[in-house]
Amino acid sequence: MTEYKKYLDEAVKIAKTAGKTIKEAFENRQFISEHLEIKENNSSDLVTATDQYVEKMVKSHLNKVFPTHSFIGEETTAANNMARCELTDNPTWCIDPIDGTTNFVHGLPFTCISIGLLINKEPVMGVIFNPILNDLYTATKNGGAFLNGKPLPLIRPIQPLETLEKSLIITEYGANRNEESVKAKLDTIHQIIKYPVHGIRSFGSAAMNMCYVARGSCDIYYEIGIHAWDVAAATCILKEAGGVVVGWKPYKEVSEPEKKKQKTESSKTEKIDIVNEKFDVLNRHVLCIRQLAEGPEKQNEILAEVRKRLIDCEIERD
Ligand code: LIP
Repeated sequence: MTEYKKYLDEAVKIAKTAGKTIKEAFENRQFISEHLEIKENNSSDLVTATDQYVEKMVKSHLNKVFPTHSFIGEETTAANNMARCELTDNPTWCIDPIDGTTNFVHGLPFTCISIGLLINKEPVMGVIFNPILNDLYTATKNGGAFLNGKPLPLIRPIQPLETLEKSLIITEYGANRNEESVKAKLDTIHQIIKYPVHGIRSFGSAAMNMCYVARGSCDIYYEIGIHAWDVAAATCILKEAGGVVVGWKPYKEVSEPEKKKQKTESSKTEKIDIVNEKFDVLNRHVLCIRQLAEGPEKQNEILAEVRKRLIDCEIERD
């Protein structure tokens, strides 16, 4: 039993309670349509009364049980006009009450609640519950990852991935529809699909996407525009399932521009070591790969191949 089990038990309890509310609302189409809003005048970025109600319920429960902990939530942040998130070393709960809100609104069952806990800015516990499909993903740091109690990856023996060409990749178009962002995403998809890879999928939920990589059903997921609450829980789950979660570029402390210049010179000769890079949940981009039979060296090789094809666009940190 890991030191994080008390957090996991509370997160599972409140996720299941929230799941009942989400499932009831999911089946009540009229309620959803009557309580649907859009965010920041962007008709692609949706929020429902259920998102807001569930986040309030989860936050109130966690505050009662862990009063000294901090909290980052999608709807709380949205209500503060997307104010910058403050992530300290203090235990911080990072909540997406309904990840895959557009799917939820349209009655597509790829939607979940995501509850992550970060300590010293690192995801140490993750619970992702899809109450429509009744899939409960859980993980604690050094405690392994599970789907409904079955160890992840589900697909055993661990499968190899000889080249990027043989991969099934997940990405998303996201809610940002400005010209630069749309062009960068479509150009990236063009670079990757013509590689050619086996296929590209979009399920509409970052948290579910990372769970499909953790279970071994998909090989790679990348996206730019995600938020900390989309990926906090799933990062713990995927890493505990032997996967790798990194940014689109090598991690650097935000206040280290100078050191980067010196490193650029030396990095030309340095060995690729993507798998051991830190992941910054506030950085708005994610690139991940499942556990591979060939081990970390192959993960490094494939991630480096994908990074060559990712076309960046300007985006503010959370
Ligand atoms: C969603 C993310 C997804 C992204 C969507 C949306 P939400 O989160 O999980 O990766 O492409 O635009 O942001 O808004 O459904 O919680």
